[in-house]
Amino acid sequence: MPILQETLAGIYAPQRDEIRQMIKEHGDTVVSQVTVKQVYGGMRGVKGLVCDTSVVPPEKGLIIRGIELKELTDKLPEEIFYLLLAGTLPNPEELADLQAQFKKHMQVPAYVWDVLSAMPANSHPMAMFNTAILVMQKESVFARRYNEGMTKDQYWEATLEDALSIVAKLPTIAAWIYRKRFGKGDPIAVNPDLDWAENYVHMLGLGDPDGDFTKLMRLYLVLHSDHEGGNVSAFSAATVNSALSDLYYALSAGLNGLAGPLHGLANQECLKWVIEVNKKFGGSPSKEELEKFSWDTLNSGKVIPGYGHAVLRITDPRFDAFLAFGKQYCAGDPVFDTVAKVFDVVPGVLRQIQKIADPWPNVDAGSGALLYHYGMTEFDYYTVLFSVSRALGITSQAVVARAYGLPITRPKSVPTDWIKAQVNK
Ligand code: CMX
Repeated sequence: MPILQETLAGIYAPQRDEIRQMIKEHGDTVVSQVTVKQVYGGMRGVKGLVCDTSVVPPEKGLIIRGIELKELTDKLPEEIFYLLLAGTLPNPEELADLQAQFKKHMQVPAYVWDVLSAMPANSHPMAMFNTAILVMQKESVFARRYNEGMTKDQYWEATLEDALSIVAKLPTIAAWIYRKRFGKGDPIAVNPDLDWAENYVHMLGLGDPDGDFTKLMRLYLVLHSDHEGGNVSAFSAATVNSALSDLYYALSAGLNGLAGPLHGLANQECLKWVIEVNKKFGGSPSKEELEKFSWDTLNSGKVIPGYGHAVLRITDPRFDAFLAFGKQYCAGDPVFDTVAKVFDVVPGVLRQIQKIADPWPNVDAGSGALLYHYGMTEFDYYTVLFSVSRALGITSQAVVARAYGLPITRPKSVPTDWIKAQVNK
């Protein structure tokens, strides 16, 4: 048995037993209450889900398996995937084992290219990416073994097989979409000697003479990997997976949510906004000009993309990491300079609007400018990159959920008349 599978078998069984025992002994302990505002407010703050891969304390930001993000920015995405699944960073042998498993699964079935080629030329890259994942559903080990009657305690192993197979292929699919959708030329074949992120850069074909773009991509793929369980993509994927729909169904469902402008699509919206600013002012604007432009955006009823968060109440540490990268590698780039200026100005503007809970930048505020700097100027593509990374978290969460034996998700909905009756009691 490969090291990863053997390690996880040793970890998950006692965790599952401990959870079962806790439910038996403390199943009726109250951990959260729900107000009318929360019922109508997207369940904000309701503690009704479990996610052990990561937590997002409002005043700290992302912590993966107990390790703060700032301690993880020099890691490979594969190391983060191992961390998400196993709870510890891999040693060199464990990392090599995981990378070898990825290599085994890298080849994408040819029918995927046929399906993508048949899509309209102006399809959104996210629709192409999610179609590619869904069309591979027939490869699912989980679905096959479920039909063969595998036992419940084997669900996580089959889900892990699907996770490895899907994640290994995502850079190849994503790079193919980039080249074909944006007329960049023929797809570039995978190079089995490169790591996951390096390979992605290689297949994008943008060139990387000094290796800095690869550094950015490794960072990007680490920073977006997971953000606990209640965000739209993670929650949607987990709900679909809880019906024992396999990961091909569940991941594409979750990533369809990531394609929304209030979620992952905000990164393309954000760069669009920054470019618009630079166009209007013929380069990086003054602080006064930027302040006025921000108010104009808000007064026209639009959000300032890349700012605000449903959970965070500080500058997103993922933004901090991108800003630090930009200062080191992209200083003087007018687009990056504007991103840095926006950070100086926009929180002060948003703080003046009482209803906005978080005036600080989120992950999407800076990432696009860095990609733009390295020649990836097609905004529509950015959420695909986000998806390649977020698949690490979504698939890990699914493996853990199956290991814990979590049941089908089924919260109770109530009609407004029922709420009115409670209010009038
Ligand atoms: N610009 C303008 N208005 C904003 C705002 C922003 N950046 N952030 C929040 N608001 C508004 C909300 O639209 C809401 O207005 P209404 O009550 O009129 O609907 C009000 O302030 C209260 O919102 P909130 O409680 O502060 O934030 P929510 O939890 O409802 O929403 C989020 C969070 C991210 C959707 C919101 O801040 C937003 O739309 N930001 C811009 C888009 C963005 O950057 N999304 C990416 C988030 C990260 C990710 O998931 O990828």
